[in-house]
Amino acid sequence: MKISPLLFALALIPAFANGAPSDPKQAYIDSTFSDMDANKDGKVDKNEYSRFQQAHFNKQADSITEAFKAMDADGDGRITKAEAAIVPEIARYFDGLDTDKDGFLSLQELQQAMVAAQTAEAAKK
Ligand SMILES: [Ca+2]
Ligand SMILES: [Ca+2]
Repeated sequence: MKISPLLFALALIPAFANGAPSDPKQAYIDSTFSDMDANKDGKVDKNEYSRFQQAHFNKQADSITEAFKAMDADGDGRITKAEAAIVPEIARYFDGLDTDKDGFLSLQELQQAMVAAQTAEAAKK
């Protein structure tokens, strides 16, 4: 099974599944906003925003779990360097991702990396 190298982008919501909008970027913003605006009052308050981000994180965590299972060829719950080789981005950053330096990647280590990547992404804006 081939995994997209952009592991951390796995959970990008396919916002344009229903045909091609004339302005995809605006359509994405609109659909994201209406997803966030839980009570549909046209405003997104801090609670709604935080709930949306939580759900987003959970969705990404699910994709990380999926990717982890796909990489863990022998199913022992940890990723060796050889197992990581099918995802070049992971293999390249293997040592950095292996935060406890035990020579294996755990699901937790991957999830921490995902959160860190997201936080870094958010901080750029
Ligand atoms: Ca393994
Ligand atoms: Ca480790």
